[in-house]
Amino acid sequence: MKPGPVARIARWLAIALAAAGCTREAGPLQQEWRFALEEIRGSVQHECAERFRERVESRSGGRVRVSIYPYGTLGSSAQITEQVQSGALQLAFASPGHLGSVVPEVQVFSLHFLLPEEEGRLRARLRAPALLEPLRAAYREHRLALLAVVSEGWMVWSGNKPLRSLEDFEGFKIRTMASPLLVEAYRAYGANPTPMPYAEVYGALQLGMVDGQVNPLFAIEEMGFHEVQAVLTAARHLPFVTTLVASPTFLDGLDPSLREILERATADLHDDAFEVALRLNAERLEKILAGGGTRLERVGDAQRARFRDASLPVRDRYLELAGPRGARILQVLDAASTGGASHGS
Ligand code: 6CS
Repeated sequence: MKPGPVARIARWLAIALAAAGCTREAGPLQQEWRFALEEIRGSVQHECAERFRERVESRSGGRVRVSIYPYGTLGSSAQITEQVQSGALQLAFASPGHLGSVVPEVQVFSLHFLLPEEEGRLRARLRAPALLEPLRAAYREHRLALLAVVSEGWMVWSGNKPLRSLEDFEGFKIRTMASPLLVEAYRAYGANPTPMPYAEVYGALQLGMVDGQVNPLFAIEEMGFHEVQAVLTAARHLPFVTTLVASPTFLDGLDPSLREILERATADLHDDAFEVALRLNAERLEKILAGGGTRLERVGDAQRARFRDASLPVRDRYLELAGPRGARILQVLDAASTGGASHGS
């Protein structure tokens, strides 16, 4: 028997809603926001995403359901980014360390000794409209909508020896994320940088395919890298910056009340990330040291100045790759513009 006009309309509506990421269930209209992470359960991204989910679901009164996909459920960082670009995912974290291969301007977050060390200044710098406006334009050109830029804490180097000087890096095979300027940063130290996906790092360290890697403490602990690395070296050379992105079709199609809920939850996530990262990094360091198999070393001021000097030519390379918009972004972030150490000083 052929369906009547009401049934036909209901069927058509169900197909249209499914295509838009919505499903009609018992009760209010449910809209699903699929949110992919580049980190596993228990990570900074996971805790921030859970808080985001609770806020969005309660503030929307059940109109939105947020589904979180931790790292390992959907694919590599590059594949997650492609899924946001195509609209299959509504939200994701996209770290500049990977995204730099797609959006050259975001490689500013791969430049060493650029961002302020003081927490309050770093937070303010990463939410400055003068930074977000040109970055948003760059993301849009690559079918991504930038929502927030946050830090997950300072990265440390790991290896089976201390990395306290440029000489220690000579020929050292270090795993990096894919961004070309991360590779150049370590070449500038005389190292042998080897990009590879996050999921392959543990095995590569264990088998000696690489000598070391670089990540914040919480990530080193939860990925088990300390189990196969004897020494962590802290130089406060670069915080791990990540960005929250949305699919532009999803964002542009949101009704104003849901858009406001998304914006508020994004602002909350910006604060959460710093707070969660501070706590997790401190707790995980204690855990690593308590294990007894790994120690922490710090780079002294004199050697730090040498690392910084060696890193400065990479900024010129950034300007070549990122053009005039990159120059504006670099200017906003440069510590020199608000009283910190400057390029070439
Ligand atoms: O090293 C990486 O590839 C990863 N590190 C962290 C802390 N987050 C995501 C990223 O893919």
